[in-house]
Amino acid sequence: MEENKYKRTLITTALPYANGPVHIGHLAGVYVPADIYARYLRLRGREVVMVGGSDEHGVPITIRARKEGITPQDVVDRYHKIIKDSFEEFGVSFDVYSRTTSATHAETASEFFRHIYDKGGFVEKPSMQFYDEGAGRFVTDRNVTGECPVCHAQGAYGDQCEKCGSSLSATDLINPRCAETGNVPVMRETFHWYLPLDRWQPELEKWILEDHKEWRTNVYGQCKSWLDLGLQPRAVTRDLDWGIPVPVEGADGKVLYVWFDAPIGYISNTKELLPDSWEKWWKDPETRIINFIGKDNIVFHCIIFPAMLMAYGDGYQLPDNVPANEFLNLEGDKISTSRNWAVWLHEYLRDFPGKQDVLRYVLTANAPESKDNDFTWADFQARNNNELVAVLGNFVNRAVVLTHKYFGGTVPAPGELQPVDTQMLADVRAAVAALTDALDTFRFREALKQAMEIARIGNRYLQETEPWKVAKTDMDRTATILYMALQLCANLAVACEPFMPFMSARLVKMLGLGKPSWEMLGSDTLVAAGSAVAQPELLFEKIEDEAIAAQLKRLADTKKANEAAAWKPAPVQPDVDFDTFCLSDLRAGTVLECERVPKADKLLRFRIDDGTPEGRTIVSGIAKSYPDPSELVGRQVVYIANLPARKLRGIESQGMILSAEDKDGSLVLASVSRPVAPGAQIK
Ligand code: B3M
Ligand code: ZN
Repeated sequence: MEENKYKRTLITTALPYANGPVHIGHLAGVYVPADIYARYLRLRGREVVMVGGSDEHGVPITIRARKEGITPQDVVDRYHKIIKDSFEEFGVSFDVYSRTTSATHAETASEFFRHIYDKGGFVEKPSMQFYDEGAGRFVTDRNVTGECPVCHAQGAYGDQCEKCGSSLSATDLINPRCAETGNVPVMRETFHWYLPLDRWQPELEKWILEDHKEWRTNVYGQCKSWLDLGLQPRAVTRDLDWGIPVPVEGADGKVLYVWFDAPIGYISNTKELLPDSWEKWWKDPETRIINFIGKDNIVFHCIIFPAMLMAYGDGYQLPDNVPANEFLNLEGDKISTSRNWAVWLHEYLRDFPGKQDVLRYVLTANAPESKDNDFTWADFQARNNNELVAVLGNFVNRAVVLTHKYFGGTVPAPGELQPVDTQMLADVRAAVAALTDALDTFRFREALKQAMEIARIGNRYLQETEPWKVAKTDMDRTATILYMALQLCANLAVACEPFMPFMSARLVKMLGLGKPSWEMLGSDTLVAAGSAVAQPELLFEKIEDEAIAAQLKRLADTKKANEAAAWKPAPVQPDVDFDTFCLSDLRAGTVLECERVPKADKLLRFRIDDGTPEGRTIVSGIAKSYPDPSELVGRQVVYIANLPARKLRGIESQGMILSAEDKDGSLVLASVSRPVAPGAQIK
C-alpha cells in the first residue's frame, strides 16, 4: 500500500511441487496475480524481481517415484521441465525460475539451519515413530499403509485415507505395513529439532495483528486464529532419505522438513539470479517483499517462515503483504491431481493454441480473491465471445478498419476537441485511476474490470460519434474521432499489458506504439498523426460450441472413470432360508425376438422359447445397455418363470430376465456357459 516508501519490490510465488504438471488452479491462485503485479510495477518503472521455482522435496515425490519405479530425481526432473515450460508459455514473467534440488539451494538451506542451530534457535525433542526393521530406517506416516479405521478401505496412507478423506496418524491404521517393503513396522524412539514458534508469538502478534491490519481478511483471520490458539513448537527435521541432510553431527538419516527448506528457496533463487546483490533484496528495509500463495499455505508464510527469518536474524526482512487466494473449483468440484479433475496447462495449450490470454483473462475475471470460485467451460466461452471478442476486439477492429477505410491506414491529424471527446478522455482517466488503485491493493478482478472499461468507453464513443456517418459530410471531424479512437486503442494496449501481455504486444505493434509505460495512460498523444497503422487483424476469435463440448466430454469421461475406480459391490442382503430360495423357478430360454418398446426408452420386449409351443413374452428394462436389440436374437438368457404376470406399457410381461449391474451402471444379461434345451431349469 505505502509502496512509495520502498525502493524496490521482491515478488515471490509459491513453489509448486514437482510431482505433477500445473493446472488452472495454480495459475488463478498464484502465478497470474503475481505476474499481473510484476508487470504492472515494471510498467511503472519500479525496480522489481519476481522469483519462482519448483519444490522438489517432500514425501509425495518419493511415493510417486516408487509407484513408477524411478528415482525421486527422475520425477522432479520430468515435472520441473513441464512446469517451467507451462509458465513460460503462459507469459508468467519470472526473473528466475529455479528448483530446490539446485546446489545453491542445498547450500543456502543448510547454512540457514546451521545458523539457527548455532544460535540455539531450535529445541531437540524425542518422539516415537514407526521403524522398518528390515530396511533399517524410520518410515514417515505417509509411507505406512493399511486399512482405514474409519471406512475400512485398504491402502489408506498413514496420514490420510484418500477414500474417505479422514486425516489419520499411522498408528491408527489396521494392519499397518511399510509401503515400500511391505514389512510390518515397529515403534521406535527417534528425535527431531523443533522450531519453538511459541518464543516468537509476541513478535508475530505485533507484526501481524497490529502492523498489518490491511492484509486480506482471509489471511488476517487465519493468522489470528492460529495466534489465538497459542503457537506450538514445530518439527523441522524428518527421518527420510530424500531432502537436504541436516547439517549436524549425529543427524544421519535426517533431512530438513520440506516446509523448512521450501521457503528458503525464495532466498536461494534470488541468490542464483543476483549472486552479488541478492542481499539487498532480502535485508534492506527499503525492499518490499510480497508473497503470492494459495490459502493452504498461509500459516507457513505468515507464521512459520517469518519465525524462521526472525530466528536467523541478520537483518532479514519480513513480507509486507501475503495476498493469498482462496481455491478455484472446476465445474463445481474441487480440483484434484489424483482424480485428474483439472484443466492442465499443457493440455489447454494443445486444445486452444495461442489462446493464453483468454485463459489469463477468464481466470482473473473469476479470480478466487475473497471466496472459492468456480471455473466452468460455459463461462470461459461466454467471457471470450461476449467480452474479449464483442467488446475489446470489436472496438479495436472498428477503429483500425475505419482508419484504413478513410485515411489509408495513416493516423489522421485531429481538429478541435468537442465535449464528447473531452468527456471520453475524462472517463478513460477515471477508469485508469480506479485501475491503478485496484492494482496497488491486489484487487486484480476489479483492476481487470477497469481495464475493460476503457474498451467499453471506446465502443460507446464510436456509437455516439458515428464516424461512418460523419465521413459522408465532414472529413475533418472524422479525422478527430478516429484520431481519438486510436489513442484509446493505445491506452488499452498499455492498460491490458499486465493481464493479457500477448494481445498487448500485438496491439502495440499494430499501432506502431513505442515501449509501453504506465505514465502513458490517460494521454491522447500516444500515436502520432501521420504515422502508419498496420492492417487490422483480429485480436480474439469466437470459441465455438464444439470446442466447449469436447472439454465437457473429457470431464464427463474422467468423472465416469473415477466413479468406476471407486466402485464397491453392494452390501449383501439379509439371509434367506434355503426353502424360500428354492421357491423361485429359474430357467434358461432362447431369445426368438427382441425389440424396443415404442415410447419407452428403457424397455425391451422379448419373445422367449421356453420349451412350450406358446413360448412367453417378457419386458425387461435393459434397453439402454443394448442399443441394438436384434443382436440378442438366438442368445440364451436366464429368467424367473414363476413371477405373476404384470402389464408394462400395455404389454403382459411373464417373468423377469436376470442381468448383472456393472460398475458403470450398465446391465449385462446373465446367461449359461453353453447352450441348453430351452426351458431348462437352473438349480
Ligand atoms: N509446495 C505447497 C503447495 O504447492 C508448497 C508451496 C511451497 S512455497 C514455499 O501447495
Ligand atoms: Zn477411510
